[in-house]
Amino acid sequence: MPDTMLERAHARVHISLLLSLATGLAPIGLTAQAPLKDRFEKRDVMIPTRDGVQLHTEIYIPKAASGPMPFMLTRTPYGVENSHGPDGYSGLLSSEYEDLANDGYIIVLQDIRGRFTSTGQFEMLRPPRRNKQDPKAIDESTDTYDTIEWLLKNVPNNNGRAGMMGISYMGWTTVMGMLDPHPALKAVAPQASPEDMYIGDDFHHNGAFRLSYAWEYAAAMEASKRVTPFKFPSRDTYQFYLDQGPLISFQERHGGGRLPSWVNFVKHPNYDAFWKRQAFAPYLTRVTVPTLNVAGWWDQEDFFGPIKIYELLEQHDTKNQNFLVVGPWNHGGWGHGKGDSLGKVSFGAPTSAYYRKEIEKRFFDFYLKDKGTIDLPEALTFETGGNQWKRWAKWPAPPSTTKRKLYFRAGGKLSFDPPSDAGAAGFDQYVSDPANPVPYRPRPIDATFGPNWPLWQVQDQRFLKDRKDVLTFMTDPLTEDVVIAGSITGNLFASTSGTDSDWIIKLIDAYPESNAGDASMAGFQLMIVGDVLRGRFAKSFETPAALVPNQVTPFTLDLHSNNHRFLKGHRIMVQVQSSWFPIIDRNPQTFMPSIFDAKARDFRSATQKVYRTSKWPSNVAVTVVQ
Ligand code: PG9
Repeated sequence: MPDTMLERAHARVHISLLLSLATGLAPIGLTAQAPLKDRFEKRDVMIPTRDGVQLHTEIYIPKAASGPMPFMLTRTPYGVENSHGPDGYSGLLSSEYEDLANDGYIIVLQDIRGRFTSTGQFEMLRPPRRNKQDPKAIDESTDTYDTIEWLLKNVPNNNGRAGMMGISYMGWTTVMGMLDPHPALKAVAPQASPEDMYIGDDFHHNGAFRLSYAWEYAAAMEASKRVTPFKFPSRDTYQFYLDQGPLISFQERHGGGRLPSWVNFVKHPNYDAFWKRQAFAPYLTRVTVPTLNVAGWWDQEDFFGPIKIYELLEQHDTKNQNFLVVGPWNHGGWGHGKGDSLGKVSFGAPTSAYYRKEIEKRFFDFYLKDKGTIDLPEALTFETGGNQWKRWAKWPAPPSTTKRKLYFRAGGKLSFDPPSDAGAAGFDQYVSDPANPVPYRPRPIDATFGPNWPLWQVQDQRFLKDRKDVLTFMTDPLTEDVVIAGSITGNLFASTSGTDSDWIIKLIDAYPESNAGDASMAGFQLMIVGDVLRGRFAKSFETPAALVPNQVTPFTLDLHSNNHRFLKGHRIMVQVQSSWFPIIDRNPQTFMPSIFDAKARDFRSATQKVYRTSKWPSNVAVTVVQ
């Protein structure tokens, strides 16, 4: 890839569109193909919407196509121009869209309203319009409709059908496009789309604020119409965030008050109407078009969203047109490159290239060109560890599986056998100190949109081995493989000496110290799933409540779903901790109505106790394949 483009990609926010260029262009794009200019006619147009806004759009028409072609539309807030190579053509034609572009799809890339050279006002994840009778009311769904209408009328040699796809924000615009779809929209593939920014996607997880992501994203997106990364004074952002102290600093010192999203974070600390109106749950009440939902097991941004969207649609999928694919990918990892490994973890096959060619392309060919067949089960998942694709008739509770609990036991043991002792002394404890929070990845922690962010979830968890504020429970080496496929739940019985507390649970595959298969993975600790619950929301996300100091309380954590084979000789490991900084802001551990109002003096150390008795049997419940 040319240096200038690489520089531009890194100078901008890390999002899948740019990342796909940064990593995907060389291996799969620049093969023996003729230059893009020779193969595609490019049109640069402004498409009018019903309220008079002009949407900047690039249309790439294959020159060699023999018959009428379908459109493939992607709508982005990140700047179509950011995907340009030195020839002014989108590099996506050589990466994410290569298979489609090479086989007679008209690729359409559009800047959404208010972004880059599109006119109008941008609103972060603008909720669907309230009044559908008002012909002038707009949202991203109407903008999609108006765009498709214009394309059908103005681009010759189209076959009257359109598809949509996109990753993350572009996955979200894809879902918006399918809410009240244009009749010509015949198939969509929303990929890593957020669904609910309070419960599980980019900005919060279970009410815990994703500080570094939320701050850096809002700053990058809302300081101007373009993407302008926040400038840190030094490399280790862990130190930067710690030095800011209470969250109010971002408001005052760093101009948070001028960023609409930041203002909303501060104004809406609980799960209120603002977040609920933005989430997709109220709107996904029918499958309007065939839908291929795509997610990655190690998606550092939006794993919750695509699974939830699949589940919401599935309740209405009477015609079997709603499918789920989950692979061994990070955020958007299926869209570029081969996908035969992630960080140090190998998958033994080019999973991303397979996805694009054999799953996505076939799906669209079938619905947009009446070509071929689709051979998709309800859910197709990649079983990591075993490194094979698995077909399921149902997800996340597939047939032939059982729920089993991995119990925390004395001496740092983890076992499928429950503890039998009722003794009140059956607990492990640690001190959680907000002045010294547990880093979520090894320091120095680069800016979120830097090169290490996409891999943090597959980094070796041994970097935490000396922390006294991380509890570890491990099985003996497994005598046979244990395969999990389906939902996972953390069930903690725990107390804090404070009045609020975060609980983080991680499920980890601990490789043997001598790993015969791959010596470089000896002793590696690979996180399979991990998430956080903010204690104040244990009973309700709408109404936070103080915890009673030192009272044992049940905390239930949705750890989502997974498909992993813990191989014979490996150990299953669980870790519990009370901070994950700075991806999650520090809990003061002193209850107050909003953590955004906390003062420095409110941040206090707390003694945390995690119980493992027959009365309070903390555990992680996994779905095991029989
Ligand atoms: N995860 C990003 C995002 C999507 C929607 C809203 C906010 C952030 C993205 O990569 O697009």
